[in-house]
Amino acid sequence: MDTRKRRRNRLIAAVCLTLLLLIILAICLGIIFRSENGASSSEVLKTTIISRCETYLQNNDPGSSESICNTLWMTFTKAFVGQDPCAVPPEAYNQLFQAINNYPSCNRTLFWSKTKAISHKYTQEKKCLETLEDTLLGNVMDGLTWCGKNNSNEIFTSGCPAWTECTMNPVRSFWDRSSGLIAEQTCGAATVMLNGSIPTPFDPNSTFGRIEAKRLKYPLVSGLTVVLVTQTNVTSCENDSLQNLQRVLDQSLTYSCKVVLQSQILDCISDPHMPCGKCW
Ligand code: JS2
Repeated sequence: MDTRKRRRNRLIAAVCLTLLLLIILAICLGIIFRSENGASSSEVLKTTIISRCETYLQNNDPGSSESICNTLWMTFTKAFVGQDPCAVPPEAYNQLFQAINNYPSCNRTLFWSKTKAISHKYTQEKKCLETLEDTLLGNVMDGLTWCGKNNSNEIFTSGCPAWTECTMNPVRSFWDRSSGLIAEQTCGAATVMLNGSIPTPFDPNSTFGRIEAKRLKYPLVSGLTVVLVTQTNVTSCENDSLQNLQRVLDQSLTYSCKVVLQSQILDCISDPHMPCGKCW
């Protein structure tokens, strides 16, 4: 009996020791894996956002407080960390936008749709107008992906819901909220750069169509100029979708549309002596 009991106790001790060694091994592998792969996705995202924020402030608002970028990160993550990535509404970012809210001055807002590259080239080179991505938050978040998970403090930068997978995902809600706010803050003459090389330069389901165009209200906004960027002169401002845009707009706004060759805008951008007003 004693022999059998001793043998059973030795077996239990061996199993416990094996389990303990496996747990220690798993912890060590986890640490090695993480150190080999550098920072976690959360740390990479934080580093990207903080450095973009600091660079933006150095270039655009040198005297600003050093704490702004930390406030940006804290209020940004509060909107989606620990939440179902398909249950983050635009309002989740309210605290972020209350803390960080710089918008273009009157007569300087440039909206865009399917013309991101040339719009940003124009605003970054000519400095006459500003897109959402030329504001602090738009600049910092441009091109990034982020989401959280229910009851977890992890932050993911991949495997997040796609733009159309669910409408209340963290990225889409951020851009919907920020687009709505820049439109509501727009004053004076507004401009939008649309793509004349596609059948429907104005798409009512785009962010510009769904959110921004509807929020341009007279008298805060005086009017909207459409810059219809084309590769060749085949498109006209009589395009059906542009008639639809005029129906969507506040009817008190003035409206104008101009077909402009992309080459003309690019030439204007590359000529530092060419004033903005000559680009179209
Ligand atoms: C920027 C992103 C990202 O007027 C512009 C901007 O204010 C923008 O926020 O919304 C308008 C462009 O959106 P729209 O009309 O849907 O045109 P598009 O060419 O199809 O651009 C789609 C992207 C809009 C929202 N968005 N904006 N930077 O990183 C970004 N990611 C997304 N999804």
